[in-house]
Amino acid sequence: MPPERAEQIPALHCGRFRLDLTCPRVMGIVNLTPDSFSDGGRFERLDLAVNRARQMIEEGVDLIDVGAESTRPGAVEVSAEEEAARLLPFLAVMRDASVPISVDTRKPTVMRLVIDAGASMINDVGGFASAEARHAVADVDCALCIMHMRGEPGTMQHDPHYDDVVGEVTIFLGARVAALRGLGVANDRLLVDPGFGFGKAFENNLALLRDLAAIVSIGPPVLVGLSRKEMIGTITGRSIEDRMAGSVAAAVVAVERGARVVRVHDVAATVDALRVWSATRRTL
Ligand code: HH2
Repeated sequence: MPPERAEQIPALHCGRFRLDLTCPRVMGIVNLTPDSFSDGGRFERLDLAVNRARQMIEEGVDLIDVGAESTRPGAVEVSAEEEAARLLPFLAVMRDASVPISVDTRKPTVMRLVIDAGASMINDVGGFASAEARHAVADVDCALCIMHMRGEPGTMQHDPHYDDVVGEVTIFLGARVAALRGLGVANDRLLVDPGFGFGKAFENNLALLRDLAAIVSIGPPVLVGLSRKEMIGTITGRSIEDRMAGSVAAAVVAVERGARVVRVHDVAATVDALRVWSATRRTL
């Protein structure tokens, strides 16, 4: 393939992996938050999480995102110690997995610990807000997902307001990309995410999905997380456990509008849907 063509093909540098993004990729969600599973001790939670991750790999997932602090609207923060104590045993088991493991965290201390423990991506819903977070990830080789959030999980859905949500989110993400690039982070380590549901009213979320091209125009590949979110519930009138069809449809819409990675709970269904989408496309 001629070199200029090779350069146009997006690929993500993800620790020991290089993720080809010519096809849309599915990121499976694994939660290590106590409220995500019915009661039980830490070992039981670890077992469930590892089993879920292995099942997702069988279902064709491309990368796994593990989180130990819920960022749902109204969620309570956990300490760095507690977060690390939940994440490190999972990474000890999964660090040699056949797919990259991403860690969903906002804390620089946790970022450093999980990178040392084999994480291939840091997914920061705070968008690497602090200089400490940016420095924690600058000189390593893992991928970085920069997400937009307005406010804090505890209060972010209390009447969010934007004059121009698409413009404001685009400027925010562009500035964070520039800040990380300024620290020497290579382009092929970066992803951007408009942060559906993070300090956004229903109309804000819809505007961002309709106009995803603006987020794509920032440059780095776009990751979106719409799976089972309130927005899907508002559109379909379904409760969380019945939002799979709506979530799969939203993933396909996002990919059609340029998203390269979709963060989902329902891996098998999303993989099938995106295979159908990909089969009907000409290659890049
Ligand atoms: N959404 C959640 C958590 N992390 N990361 C990215 N990059 N994009 C997202 O949209 C995103 C994210 C939502 O988290 P939570 O509500 O805690 O639940 P779950 O992890 O089950 O989705």
